[in-house]
Amino acid sequence: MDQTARITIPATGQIVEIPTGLFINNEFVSSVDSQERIQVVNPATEDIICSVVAGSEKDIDAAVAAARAAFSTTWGKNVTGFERSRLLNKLADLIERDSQVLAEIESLNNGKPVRIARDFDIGDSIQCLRYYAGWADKIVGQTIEVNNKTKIAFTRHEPIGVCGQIIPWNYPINMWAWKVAPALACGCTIVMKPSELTPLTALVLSKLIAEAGFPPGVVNTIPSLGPVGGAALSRHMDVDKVAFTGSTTTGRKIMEAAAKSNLKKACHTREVSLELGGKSPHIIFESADLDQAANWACLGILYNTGQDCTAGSRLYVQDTIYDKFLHLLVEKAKQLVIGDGFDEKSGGGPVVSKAQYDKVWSYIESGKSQGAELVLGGKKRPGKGYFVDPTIFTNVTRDMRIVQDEIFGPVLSVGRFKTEQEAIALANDTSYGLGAGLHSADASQCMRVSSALEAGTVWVNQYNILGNNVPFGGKKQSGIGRELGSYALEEYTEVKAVHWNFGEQAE
Ligand code: TXE
Repeated sequence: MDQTARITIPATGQIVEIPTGLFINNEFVSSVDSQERIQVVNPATEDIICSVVAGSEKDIDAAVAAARAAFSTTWGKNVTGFERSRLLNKLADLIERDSQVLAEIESLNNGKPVRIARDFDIGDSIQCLRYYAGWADKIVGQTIEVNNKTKIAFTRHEPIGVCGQIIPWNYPINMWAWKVAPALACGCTIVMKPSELTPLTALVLSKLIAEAGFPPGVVNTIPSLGPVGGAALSRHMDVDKVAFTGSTTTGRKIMEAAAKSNLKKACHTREVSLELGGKSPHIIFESADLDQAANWACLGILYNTGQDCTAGSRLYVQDTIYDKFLHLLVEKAKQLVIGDGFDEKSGGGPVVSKAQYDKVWSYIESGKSQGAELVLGGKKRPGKGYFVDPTIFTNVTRDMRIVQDEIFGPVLSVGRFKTEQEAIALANDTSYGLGAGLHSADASQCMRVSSALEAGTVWVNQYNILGNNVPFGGKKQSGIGRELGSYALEEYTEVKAVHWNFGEQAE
């Protein structure tokens, strides 16, 4: 069967061919045993874009076998760090060449504005690949002096092997790059399972993997439902590591499956790296530049329509500036245009799916019924598309669902505090620990509060800004392990210690 869909890009009318099969050994193929397809929907119009093959457990087996073969032969045995670096750079160049069309496909499938997909998601992904291309030939161990001149010990940082990578739908290309780049730099092979909601760009990127010249089997892509392909990868006996970004609930299932199968090196849980949810606090102290802080607060909750694991969804404002700040915040939030990603005026798109739309609305309704005060948004739009306008609640209390749960939409709850101690206590009053932000002109306060906040990333006088060379990950129930920076290399390598005797005689 032809594994290609021809789709029309709305703004330009251009017809684009998208692969719709499973990508195994550098070829797009049908499922070995399933006729199931995944319908891929445009969240701005609710129209079906196309359908892709839904991979089965047997397809995961085939992809893992391909990844194992590549790891044991071409990639694992013969390809040097220099060559891995060259290939990663080549891939980055191809993505740069195709960035406009990739952005259009990303927008069509995820809903985000084309401009943002191109300039931020894809721009950052290209940089991520180049950053890890730089590391590929610099992964070194240590030489360690032991007891005398007849012995030496050294360490090798070896690739873990076959990695299952399960990614979500909020940043489909970005999450792909964050997972693929360090794994390939370290010499691992991959079975990638993109989200069933947004599989299209992962399939287009797979085509570029082949074009770049990666040997067959190094990267394999299986679009599949989470409980089918994702679960099969997590419990697979021949997968050495699972990396996952998604909900805490699914993260728990993956940990459990990893522990119950081949332990996926559960003796050091790093081998299951999880980047999970958040309910990140954002604190505005009275000395802050309020105009700037309001800009960052808007970006913190509204960027990507709030579908961001570090979304600053709990804002705490000092009593003395509360009214002034709230006014500024509401005025700025009103200016964001949420619309079709192909409309140049749109600063944000729809949420990704009907399920996500219903979830966000159930939270907005719960905020109203639990007694929070709605100061912006909270009204459904007529017509098609999963659009949710910026929504701000005040007068919130800690027992409210909108304060406790990750909503993953443009819904902000604003609370107030009197003292620094109170702000810290409120901020840390969550089972999550991914991101946190604070705004203050007092450097000592910035230092004190940033060390007291229980989060893997703390932003001071800014929010939601990441760097490919800076580690990212969560404390508490927001995850295990770190992505990005040199820290991610530890997630994809295993240390072997070699003790070498070149003289001592055993008695
Ligand atoms: O996530 P899932 P969903 C949060 C956010 C959102 C909620 C639900 O709050 O509203 O999660 O979204 C795969 N074994 N985040 O249901 O299920 C699935 O196919 C293995 C936060 O979409 O976690 C997809 O590829 N894999 C987040 C991936 O897991 C399974 C980003 C994520 O889907 C599986 C996304 C299983 N049993 C949602 N079940 C973030 N941290 O950025 C599903 N999957």
